[in-house]
Amino acid sequence: QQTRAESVAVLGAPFCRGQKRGGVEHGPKVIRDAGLVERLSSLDYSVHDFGDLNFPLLEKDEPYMGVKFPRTVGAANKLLSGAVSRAVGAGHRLVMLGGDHSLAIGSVSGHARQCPDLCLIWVDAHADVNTPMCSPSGNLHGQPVAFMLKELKDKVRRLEATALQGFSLLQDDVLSVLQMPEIPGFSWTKPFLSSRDLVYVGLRDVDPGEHLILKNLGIQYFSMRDIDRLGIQRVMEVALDHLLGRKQRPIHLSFDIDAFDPSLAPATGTPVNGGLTYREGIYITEEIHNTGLLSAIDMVEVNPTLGASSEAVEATASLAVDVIASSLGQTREGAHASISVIPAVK
Ligand code: 6HN
Ligand code: MN
Ligand code: MN
Ligand code: MN
Repeated sequence: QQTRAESVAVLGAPFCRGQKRGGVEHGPKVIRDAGLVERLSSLDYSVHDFGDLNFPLLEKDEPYMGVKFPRTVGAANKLLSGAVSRAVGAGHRLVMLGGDHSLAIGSVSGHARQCPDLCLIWVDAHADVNTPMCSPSGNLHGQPVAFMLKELKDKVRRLEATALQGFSLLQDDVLSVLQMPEIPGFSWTKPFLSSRDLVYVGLRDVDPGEHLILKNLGIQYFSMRDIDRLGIQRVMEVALDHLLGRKQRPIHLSFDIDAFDPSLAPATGTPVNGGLTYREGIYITEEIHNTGLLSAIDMVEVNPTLGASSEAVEATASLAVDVIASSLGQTREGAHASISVIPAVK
């Protein structure tokens, strides 16, 4: 039997402190129960399930600048970052199962330690790029990208911000939104990503401060409206050309299950109507697989306690497995690499 001779590391991150709804820490269990390891094995990967990380519990963790559980989220991400870095360094493709989306800070930074030239594809209803100054909730799952972007630390941006027009914010307020402060719990990480190395797909709930950041930094994004206008085929063509046109480099896919329409992925904490269809979601991941450059995946925000029924939870978890499998080479047209699975004539 032919094998890909490639290995996938599965890493569970049962963590929920980046937002206020309990239950998302059970994401790794329901995604595994939906058959993740079996599906990846059937794609001829050698699958190494490293189990779930054990995150430290911090007794006292007061909000800072409105940011909730900063030290708890910082410590969890520090641990995750090390684990991801080791798995990628050992030569595995990495699948991180969340947990809430604040975990991307650890996952992407750990990946970047091994692959400093990586690019990031963020599939989500939300942009998750609030800074503490503009976050409407104080929840860190709405802020992970702000911890990654170098431009939000550069004082240089302050000059360009003065050229902003049409914003009703006072100049100083605009500048403070574009500036990432030091947050307790995060001294272990420094911004490592340029705004041109990031593309969003699926946006439809973007906060005002986030919109200011997207526009001011010139970040490439495709909202649901863009998908309506261009079609998902064109969107992926432009997105991948934007990231890979100049040079080929490793891809990190951070996939928030709420990118899908809530009718397909009901068991999640911040559902927004008008999301991706099943076929759009699978097309996105097929195209990413076809680059041959996918190096790590986050699958986050599956919350089994929020489904209205066990069927709703199972549908959401099974969708998460489909997305991961498709990202790693499962095709809709079929394949015949592992020809030995053809049943013997009886
Ligand atoms: N997610 N933009 C909102 C906030 O609170 O900052 C929602 C964030 C949702 C985050 O779904 O990963
Ligand atoms: Mn989201
Ligand atoms: Mn909102
Ligand atoms: Mn998200």
